[in-house]
Amino acid sequence: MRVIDSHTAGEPTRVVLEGGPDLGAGTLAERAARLEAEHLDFCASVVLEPRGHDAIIGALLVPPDDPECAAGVIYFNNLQNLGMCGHATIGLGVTLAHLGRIQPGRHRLDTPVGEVGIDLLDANTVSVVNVESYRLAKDVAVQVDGVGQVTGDVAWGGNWFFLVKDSPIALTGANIRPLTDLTLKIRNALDEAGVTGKDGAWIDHIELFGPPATAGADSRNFVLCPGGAYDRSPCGTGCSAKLACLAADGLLAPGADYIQESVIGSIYKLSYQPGRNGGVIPTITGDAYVTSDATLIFNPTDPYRSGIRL
Ligand code: PYC
Repeated sequence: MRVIDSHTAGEPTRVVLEGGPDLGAGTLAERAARLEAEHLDFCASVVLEPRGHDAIIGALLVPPDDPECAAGVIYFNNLQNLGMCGHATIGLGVTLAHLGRIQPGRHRLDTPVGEVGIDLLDANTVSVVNVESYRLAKDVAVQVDGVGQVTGDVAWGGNWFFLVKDSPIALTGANIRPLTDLTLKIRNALDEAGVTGKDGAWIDHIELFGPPATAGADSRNFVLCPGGAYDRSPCGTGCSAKLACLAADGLLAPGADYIQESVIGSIYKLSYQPGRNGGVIPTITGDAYVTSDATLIFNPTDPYRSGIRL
């Protein structure tokens, strides 16, 4: 199986170019549902140890629904599919450019949650124009075990997020373990309180905000991903959810820039335009770098060929 690895603002992506499972016919959303229901072994074998680690997001290239799109893509982690993934879309854009499959300019990609745009600005810089993002609920309070009441907003940015404005723990690299523990507890509290996204969807990403460390940045964040890893980048879909909240609160005008810093200090430049359904159409600009072009080998006698899952 041929894969190309990259990182976007520190967060890794593994693009599967060939050798993925046969997902049959149907829309991209139907094929993505089939990947999750029938091929989790494949997903785990690509992203988990011993070939990877739990922070890697896989990106399976598939035929798009709309043949005019540059590619169709299904994102997955160590647990499930992701509707969209901002950092992996930036990584995919840079990977397609590395392969000579796209040139600088605007391209379209099909994802299970809708079409997204990518502007390849140079060999390493991509702007993603995401799906319409919106806030579902403001100031939702939950009781968090050992912490007390935590209040946040529920918003969609291609995945579901719970966004907490003022992190009770400083957003530093030294605090990754306590930040992970806190966000896991917040996610459990949401589950226990029955707080969900639209139509009962699981809120699988938790996002904490605090003051930036980099001059010129507007905010710093820490993002817990569904499989329990933290996002090294500022999280493209999390930034989209944040833009939806800023717009809903009247704190950021359409077209104005917002600089979001991650917990490791990497940066995305953000802005939005009003969406058709009351939300926002986010633009997320970041840099990615290809780190390897590899063949994954699956030896049938290897007891861990499908990944280590504890
Ligand atoms: O960039 O949207 C993102 C993302 C989601 C999970 C990890 N990265």
